[in-house]
Amino acid sequence: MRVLVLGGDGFCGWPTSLHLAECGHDVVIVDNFARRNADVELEVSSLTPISPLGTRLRAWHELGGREIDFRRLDVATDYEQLRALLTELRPDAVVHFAEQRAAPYSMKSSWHKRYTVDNNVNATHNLLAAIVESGVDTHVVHLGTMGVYGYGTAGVTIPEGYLRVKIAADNGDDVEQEVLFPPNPGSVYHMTKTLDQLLFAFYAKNDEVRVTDLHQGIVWGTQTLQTDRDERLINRFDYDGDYGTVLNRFLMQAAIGYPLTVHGTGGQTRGFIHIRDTVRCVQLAVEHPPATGDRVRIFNQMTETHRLIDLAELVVRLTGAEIDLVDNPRKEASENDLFVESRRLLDLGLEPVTLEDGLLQEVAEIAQKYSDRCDRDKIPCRSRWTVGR
Ligand code: NAD
Ligand code: USQ
Repeated sequence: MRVLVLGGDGFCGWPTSLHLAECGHDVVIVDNFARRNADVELEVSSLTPISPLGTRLRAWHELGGREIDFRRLDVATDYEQLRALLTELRPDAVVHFAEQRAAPYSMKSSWHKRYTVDNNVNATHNLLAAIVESGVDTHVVHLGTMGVYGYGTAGVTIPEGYLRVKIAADNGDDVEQEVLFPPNPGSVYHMTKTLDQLLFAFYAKNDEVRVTDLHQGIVWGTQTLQTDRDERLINRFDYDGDYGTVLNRFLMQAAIGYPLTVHGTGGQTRGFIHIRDTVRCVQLAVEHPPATGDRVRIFNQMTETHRLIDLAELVVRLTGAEIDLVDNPRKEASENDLFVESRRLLDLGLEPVTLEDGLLQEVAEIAQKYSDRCDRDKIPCRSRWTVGR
């Protein structure tokens, strides 16, 4: 298949592009390097030494990988180029990673809030409008988030996107409907993903655009089989207070002897998935497209749930690190249960990598190996959810 990967230079997009190429697909990456520019803005670097995209692509080719093409464009602003690219390539699938994805970054200031909304909503809408205008029959595979559901659903197993509800009709009867699970975002970033959901629902209904929305949990780990082959292919590892996600941060903190920054009591429960499963899930979604006219297909893309304090204690047991219960900079429930339906990717053949598989150790080794590249000053999360906290 021919696959366009929007955001193919990022943490999930780069290993996915390599994996899809290895599976025999013709891959074209689109990126505007917004993520690399955010590193410049925040004066921070990936813990792992990532190469420029040109070097990455040359190395992949040199090692015998199937050629991957690259086009530099901004999906949120360069509408005409995007439409022309779709017309030129007529891809079977477009994998859409091209959004600002950090919740703390999206809450730093009104500029960051507005940038995140402008970038994410326009990127998604431009893609959908360009598909319709170009008349290309392609399947959009979007990386959404478990965070669209929120974390206040104790006693309810979160379904894969849709909720069956009964509504009291005017005549006293009950009307049954399936609706999108009520959105309950916890940051401006997460809010943009709930807006994406409405854009997809409208274009699926009105124009029969085929869409799979992957509601992904927090991705952990660094390397995949492909990125591990040569240091020039290494994947990024974010550890800073804006882009670093919780488990990878804990692993890096343990590697440099920095107390693990558990927000609040650590009673928050979240869904997790290893980066090796991310790339496999995207492949499964691409290779099993929905039919024309189907409603948006939603998969919950996470393989296990953990309470943060349990994760921190696991890292403590493995490494002897200490825990620091820091004031929570976010506005979020201090404790929550989380039960999630996530059968559909397993039914397509996913065999999950779990924390128990010893991969925690592998990540600790990456964190250890590159620990001298860490700037300790960049570890605290300084972005506050509400002014004056
Ligand atoms: P990332 O920031 O590393 O990658 C995103 C890529 O998209 C970057 O290379 C960036 O330069 C590019 N990009 C952003 N805006 C663009 C635009 N307007 N035009 C062209 N390129 C643009 O993020 P990631 O961790 O790889 O996440 C990818 C997607 O997966 C995001 O949409 C994110 O919401 C979702 N997701 C990520 C995680 C996670 O834990 N990393 C979890 C769930 C969902
Ligand atoms: N947290 C800590 N200590 C830290 C960092 C975070 O306790 O040092 C806590 C946060 O307060 C939060 C939880 O860990 O309760 C998760 O935070 P995170 O930064 O790991 O993840 P999040 O902000 O939710 O965002 C990440 C990705 C985002 C994706 C989301 C999936 O950056 O792109 O959408 O995970 S999910 O969480 O399922 O919504």
